[in-house]
Amino acid sequence: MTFYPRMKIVLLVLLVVFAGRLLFSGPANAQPLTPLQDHYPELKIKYSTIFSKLIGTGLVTEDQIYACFIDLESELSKKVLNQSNYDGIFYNTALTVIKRHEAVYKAAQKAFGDNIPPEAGGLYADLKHILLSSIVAALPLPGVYTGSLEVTLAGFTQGASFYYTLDGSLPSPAGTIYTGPIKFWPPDSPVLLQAIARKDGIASDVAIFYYEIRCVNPCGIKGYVYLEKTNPQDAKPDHAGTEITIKRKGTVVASDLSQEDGFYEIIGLSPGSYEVLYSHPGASWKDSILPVTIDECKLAEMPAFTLYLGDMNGDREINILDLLWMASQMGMTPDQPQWEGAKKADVNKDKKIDILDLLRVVKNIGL
Ligand SMILES: [Ca+2]
Ligand SMILES: [Ca+2]
Repeated sequence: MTFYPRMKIVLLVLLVVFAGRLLFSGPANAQPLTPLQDHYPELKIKYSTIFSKLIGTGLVTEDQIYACFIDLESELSKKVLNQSNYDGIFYNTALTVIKRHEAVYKAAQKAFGDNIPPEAGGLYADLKHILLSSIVAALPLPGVYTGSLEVTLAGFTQGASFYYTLDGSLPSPAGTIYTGPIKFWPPDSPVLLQAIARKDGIASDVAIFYYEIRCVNPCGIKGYVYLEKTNPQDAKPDHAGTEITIKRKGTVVASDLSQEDGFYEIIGLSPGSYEVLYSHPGASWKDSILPVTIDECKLAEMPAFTLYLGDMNGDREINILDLLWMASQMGMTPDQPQWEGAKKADVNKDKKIDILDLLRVVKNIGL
């Protein structure tokens, strides 16, 4: 193993943190122990010499040292590691954390200077073992992939077991145990992989890995959505501006606006089931929702359809309630201050709200 002089100082400081905590405060909290807290008593005894010297400088308080220690553990628990970068990440993280805790760093320098005691090597190794044994690494790193994906879980310690979930629930030893690479393809996307490592009864924090797997070919939906004419004599109706919003499990994943001829095309989706919402906010065309399932990486053609006029209250129904509201706006014209809020009742766009608008909507009742 390669040792780094600065790393040794860092480790010394960390040891002091542990020991200080035990000597002066005792392991007071009854909450579940983190791996580092769990091994605290044994480290304190094993490296008591180093610990005593650090505390003896008078440059750090026990609380400062403890904070530094916890910081390192927390910092490392957020890292995504793989088999080839454990040493580098551990070293760099420790260095960053120790520098953040200046009092601790100075105490280590005062206590030891360049005379690193021989026990430091053992402390370095022990700490790294304890901290990294609890961390789950996933390869390849989380991100966006194309085609398919095979995820391998790994940890620092030989013999640790991994448990994982893909449904958003928290992994536990009662759940799925990892036995080999997990395969995904676009219909599985997005993948929310949560995993813990466990060895000798010590479980790690939950590590979360998020992947998106995109299709090689364009994948999505296309189609036409029309707007019912506001005026039947309109020779060239404008079908632009309908918002097409695509949701997957309640979450918006894509959206676009229809063109003048009603056409829309949304790509960049994965195969899977979606809800497609067609809406025209601020206008009285009735919103519509169509489900769609894209079976493979391709552009699914949606049925062409028309949004009808008359849903004044946005409840996706055209009924007597809409008519009653329109009736309450009767006689309104653009020179009145309330026009802005009332104008969607002017469905034939002749700048007044009258019986013609009502009749226009009556024929759409129940659509
Ligand atoms: Ca309505
Ligand atoms: Ca009108």
